[in-house]
Amino acid sequence: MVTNLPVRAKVKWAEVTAAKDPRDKIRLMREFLALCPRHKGTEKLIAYVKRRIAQLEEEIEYARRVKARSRHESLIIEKSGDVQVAIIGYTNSGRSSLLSALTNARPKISDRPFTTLKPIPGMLIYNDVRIQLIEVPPLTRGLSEGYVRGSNALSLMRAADCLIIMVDLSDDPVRDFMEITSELKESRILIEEPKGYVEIEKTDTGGIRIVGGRLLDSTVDDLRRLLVSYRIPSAIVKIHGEVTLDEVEDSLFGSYQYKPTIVIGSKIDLPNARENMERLKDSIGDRLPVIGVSCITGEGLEMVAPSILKAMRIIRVYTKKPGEPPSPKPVVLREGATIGDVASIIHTELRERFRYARVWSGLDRANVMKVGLNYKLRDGDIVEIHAG
Ligand SMILES: Nc1nc2c(ncn2[C@@H]2O[C@H](COP(=O)(O)OP(=O)(O)O)[C@@H](O)[C@H]2O)c(=O)[nH]1
Ligand SMILES: [Mg+2]
Repeated sequence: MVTNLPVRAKVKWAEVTAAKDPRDKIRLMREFLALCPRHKGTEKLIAYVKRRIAQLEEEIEYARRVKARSRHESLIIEKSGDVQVAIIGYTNSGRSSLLSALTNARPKISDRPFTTLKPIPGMLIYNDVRIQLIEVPPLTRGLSEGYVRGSNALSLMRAADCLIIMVDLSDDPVRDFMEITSELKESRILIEEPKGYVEIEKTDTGGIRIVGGRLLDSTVDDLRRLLVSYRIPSAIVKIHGEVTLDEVEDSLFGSYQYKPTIVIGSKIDLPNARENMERLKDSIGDRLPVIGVSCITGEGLEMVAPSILKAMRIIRVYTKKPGEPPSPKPVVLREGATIGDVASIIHTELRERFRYARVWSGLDRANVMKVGLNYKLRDGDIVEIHAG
C-alpha cells in the first residue's frame, strides 16, 4: 500500500505518532498530507489519514458534548464476565431488543432513531461462561464518506473480544452488511482471520527485535532500514503468521486487530425477512456464521451464545484441588491453551513449582491422564495441578 514516501513525510509521521494531544495529532496529520505525493500508490494511505483526522475531530467533539451533558453518564464500559461482545449495527436494527431478550439489561426499545447513544451492558451466562454483551451506539449511514459515529463506538469495538454485526432482515441486510464491513476494514478492524498481521511496539533501547511469525520477501536488514527511515530505531516487531515488508510499513500508520465476528439478522418474523436471510447467507457464504432471530417469537435466540463461543474458539477448563470436587466456575481459555496457561492464570508460583497435572477428559471422565505443562486442553477438561 505505501510506496516511496519522501523522507520528510516519514519524519512527519514519526511526529504524528509521538504526539499525545489529539489536536496536535490532527495538525501534524494535515502537515503530513501536505508532504504526501499524490499518486496511485498513496491513494489509500491519504484516504486513511483523512479518516483518522475525521475520527479524532469526532472524538474531541463527542467528549465535549458528553462533558456538557452529564458527568455521570459513563461512556466506557468496565469489562466484566469472561468475554466481551460488542453488538454493532445501524439504529433500529434491533440491538436493544436483542440485549433485552438475552440479558437482564432493560435498554429503551423504540422505533425512533438514535434511542441509544451511550453503550449499555448486559450479562448472558451460557454453559458456565459469562458473556458480557454491550450495545454500542449506532453506526451512521453515508459510510463512503466514512465515519463511525463517535469514535467511542470504535473504541468499544476495539476493546471487545468479539463482534455481533446486526442487520435488519426486513430492510436490505446485504447492503447494510457490506457497508458495515467496509467501514470496519477502513478502521483496521479485521473480521476474518488474516493470514498474517504485525504489531509494532516501540521501545527506548534494544534495537529492532522480531518475535514470532515470518517476514516474507525481505530480510531483517530491510526491516531495520524501513523502521529507521520512520525514525524508529528500537522496537519489538511481533509478527503473527506471515507478512510482507509492505504490510509492516502499512501497519506503521495504524495497527490492525482481528475480532471473531458473527452476523445476526433480526426481525425474521416480518414479511420478506426469510428471503432476505437467504440473500444474506448467499453473499456471506462460509466466511462468517449467520443467524436469523426474532425477539418477538424467540426464534434463533438460542443459537447466539453457542455461536459466539464457537467463533471465539472458547474452551472451558475446570480446576480442582486434590481430594476436592472441581470448581463450579471454569477457567475460560482459547483453543490451543495448555496446562501451563492454566497454571499461570491461577498463580505464577504454581507454574514455577509445577511437577505434573492430572486431567479428566471432558469427553470421557473415566479417561484420566498424567500430563506436563505443554499438554493442550480441550473443552470440559478437569485439571488438578501438583506442585512441589
Ligand atoms: N417484528 C420485530 N420487530 C423488532 C424485532 N426486534 C426489534 N424490533 C423493533 O425494531 C425497532 C427497533 O428496535 P431496537 O431494539 O430499539 O433497535 P436498536 O436501535 O438497534 O437498538 C423497535 O420498534 C422494535 O420493536 C423483531 O425481532 N421483530
Ligand atoms: Mg438501541
